[in-house]
Amino acid sequence: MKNTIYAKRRKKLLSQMHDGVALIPSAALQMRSNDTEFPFRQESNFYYFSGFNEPGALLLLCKNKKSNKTVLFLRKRDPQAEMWVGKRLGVEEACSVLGVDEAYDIETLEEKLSGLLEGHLNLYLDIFSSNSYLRQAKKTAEKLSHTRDIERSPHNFIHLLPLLETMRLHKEPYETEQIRKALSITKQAHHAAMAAARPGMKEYELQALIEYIFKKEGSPHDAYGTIVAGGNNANTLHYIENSAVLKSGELMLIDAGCEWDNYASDITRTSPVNGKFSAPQQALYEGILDAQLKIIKAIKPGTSKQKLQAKSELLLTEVMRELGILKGSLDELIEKKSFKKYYPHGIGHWMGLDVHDTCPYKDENGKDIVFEEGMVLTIEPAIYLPLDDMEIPEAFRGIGIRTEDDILLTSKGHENLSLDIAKSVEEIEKICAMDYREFI
Ligand SMILES: [Mn+2]
Repeated sequence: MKNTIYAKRRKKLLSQMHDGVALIPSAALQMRSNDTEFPFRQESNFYYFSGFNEPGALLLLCKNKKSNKTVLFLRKRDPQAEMWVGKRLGVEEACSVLGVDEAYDIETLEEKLSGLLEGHLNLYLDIFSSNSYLRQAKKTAEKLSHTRDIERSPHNFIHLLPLLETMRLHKEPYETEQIRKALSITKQAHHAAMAAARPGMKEYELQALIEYIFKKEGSPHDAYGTIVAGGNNANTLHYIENSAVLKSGELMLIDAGCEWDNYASDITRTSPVNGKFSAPQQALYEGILDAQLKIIKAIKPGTSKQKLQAKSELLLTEVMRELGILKGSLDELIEKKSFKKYYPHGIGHWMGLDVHDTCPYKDENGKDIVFEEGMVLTIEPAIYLPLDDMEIPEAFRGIGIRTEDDILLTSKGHENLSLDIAKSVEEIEKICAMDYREFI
């Protein structure tokens, strides 16, 4: 049962706590414009421990010498509100559906909190958060500290995020299954966009097609804002306007991924608008692809993101030297970090419930996190060559290429979870020549 997944995680977190109470709030609805809200997205840590997708909730994990318990505050059923904005789980169902020990109406939080916090020294929470429920908890702790006749009042505030984020670093099989599902939809969308692209189309037409496929296949959200960047727009790293005309002879960079059960996918492909790479485009594309394949090949337990970063800088510098984009000796170019001008970002990032998963890259001693089985990260080497940079050989100006896959660490090495999304020049040109309706 899905419930047991969250119960196990709560148990694991409790086992790492001293006596005390951990508080994890849900996301709140965000107003977009008068009377309308942004689509709701649950807070990842809250979802990780509850599997509950409503706003207006607070999860408490309480531990004392005798026993542990999980308490959930949530919105009560309200036929009037539900008629307007949809069904709520409600307090009565919460224990059986979510497997928590106790459930209460969130409106009773203020009156119930002192009873729950009294007797505990330690409060585990995001100490930097301005969340209103956490503020309420701190206020309650303060009130308790002035109460003379109680045994112990909470006054040790322990930052909870490092504990949670370290747990989220290793994905359970259930989690990688959700990522695989997201990727299977994302693959369809990328292939459809490659096939549908025609000179004269607007970038947003492809964005609409991609997001149509996400929705049609049952994914409620994109994992991040879709990027469709034709030609020189690819050199704007987080280009989200998606409003330009796609031109024949240009490449288009598409960075898009859907969510499944709140788990992300994150894929970038760069393909020719008219279906055929030109010679300089192909030379640069294959240089970056070759570098990406070498970097992915090096992924195994024992290595680290920092080592892959250094490898990517070396490999991409070599590519740029060979094509006359950077001039000078390899050592000198690395020493001066000359690659930064055209490859300014990291080789990848953790991915999970957040597309940029908030897991640490360094451990508490400041040492690089060493790869272990179950970790998931993206690998996204890129070279961006702006149109107006006269130091770049003319044939390459206005080309931006990024190739990004999602990689799972396995016991012996790695698995490329997005291996079947077209990537070689041959595969991409083949998809480009197809009818996009085959992918819908
Ligand atoms: Mn990425």
